[in-house]
Amino acid sequence: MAQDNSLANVVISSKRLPNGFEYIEIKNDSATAKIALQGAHVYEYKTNHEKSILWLSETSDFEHTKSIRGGIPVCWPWFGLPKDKNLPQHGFARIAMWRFISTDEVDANTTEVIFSLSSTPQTLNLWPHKFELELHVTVCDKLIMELKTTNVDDKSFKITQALHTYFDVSHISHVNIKGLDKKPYLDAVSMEDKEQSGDITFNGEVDRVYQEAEGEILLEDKNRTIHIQNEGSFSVVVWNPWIDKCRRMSAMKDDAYKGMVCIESANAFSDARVIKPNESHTLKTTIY
Ligand code: TA6
Repeated sequence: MAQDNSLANVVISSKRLPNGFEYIEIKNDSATAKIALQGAHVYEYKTNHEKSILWLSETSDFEHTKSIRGGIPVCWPWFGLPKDKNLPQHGFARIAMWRFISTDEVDANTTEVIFSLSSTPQTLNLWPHKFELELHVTVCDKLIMELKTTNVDDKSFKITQALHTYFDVSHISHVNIKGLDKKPYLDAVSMEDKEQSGDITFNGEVDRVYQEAEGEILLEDKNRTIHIQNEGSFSVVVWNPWIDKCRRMSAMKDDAYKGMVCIESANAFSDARVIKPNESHTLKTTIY
């Protein structure tokens, strides 16, 4: 597919990297985005007037079966490490091949694309539930992601999940995160339950799962503020690996921790969701 439109500056094209890795490129009057079919992974999003909102590792893999380091990995149907160590961290959706379903050129500034993933014999081996998953991505002066899980099985199932957004920042020491004051969180570094006091700043490894999160989160950087609005979610993960963990991370340069922070729109830990047969749950985030 290479589809030019009646809307003069709107382009939606299907492309491949030299190794065959497929992605969809979107350009409209407001923004540009690139979305890999593997993982329905938005790995670039940029409005036409400012630098990229999303961080992408310079050394990221664009290879089948490896998650892209950066952008917005879709962690589903579980967040984190499952008890069975043979199963992949953060679920299989981020490394599965999704189907590109449709596009809607809403107007010259707004393009919506839809991807889907359904259960197969392979997914049933990893997770014994029949599901349909849809990701709606709206590219405009905001980036809107809606991840809809539908239970097409005959018994209920439980999911945890996250839109594991990597934000590009000028320097991690300039970052101030607002909106989680007084919220309880699991500190996954010390494995202690704690409560947030004031804004979140960084001077060491941070890996926290906040609960009872409601309302807008602001990522304040030196010269810009990014707004994050979540729906269908009461948990938010905040992560920066800092020096030592960054050295151990795959597909990250040793000093990459300085230029990124993850603020993840989640249903994690006590915010896990049970979905009954024929019912759906949608996790939505709007970023601008
Ligand atoms: O969301 C935070 C986290 O779970 C960290 O503990 C961290 O290791 C990270 O995600 C990245 O995980 P990945 O599987 O992509 O290497």
